[in-house]
Amino acid sequence: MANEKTLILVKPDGVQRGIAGQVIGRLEATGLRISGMKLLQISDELAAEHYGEHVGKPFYSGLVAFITSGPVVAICLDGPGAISIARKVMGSTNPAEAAPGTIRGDLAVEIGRNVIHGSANEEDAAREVALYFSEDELVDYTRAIDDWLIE
Ligand code: DAT
Ligand code: MG
Repeated sequence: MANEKTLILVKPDGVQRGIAGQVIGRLEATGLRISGMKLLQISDELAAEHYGEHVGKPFYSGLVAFITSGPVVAICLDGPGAISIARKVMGSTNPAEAAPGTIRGDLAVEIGRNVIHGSANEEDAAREVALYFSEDELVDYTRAIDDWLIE
């Protein structure tokens, strides 16, 4: 599969609940590589850029209020099929519909407090990774285990 980068956020609910480590651990366990990671407070401006596609929807103002309500952990993951693999591990947007074994299925109950963001497609991923990380904040490195993960 093509090597991809994807942008993950552990949302403010995940940080406040003390489950950021669990969320990151589930993603790490796939074998995808962490190539960038930081804690930050999202500004209104960054939230508006990030969630531009949702402007005008009834949940938009609540979504921006929530995502700016406390710090998030931003992570750039990369590897073969990183975008869809991360989405699969996250589960459906609404935790009530997310499968057991997924982050949202196991660790959340409501759509407005669904713990994690992950880029939806290649175009979003490129845009979102660049929103949160400068080039020099992303590290390209080899892991000793790479040959056991990637053919
Ligand atoms: P996802 O986060 O799975 O990519 P999305 O891009 O459709 O989902 O929506 C972004 C976030 O907005 C989502 O994680 C939670 C919130 N959201 C989406 N639909 C909603 C709805 N119908 N009511 C309340 N919040 C919603
Ligand atoms: Mg989305």
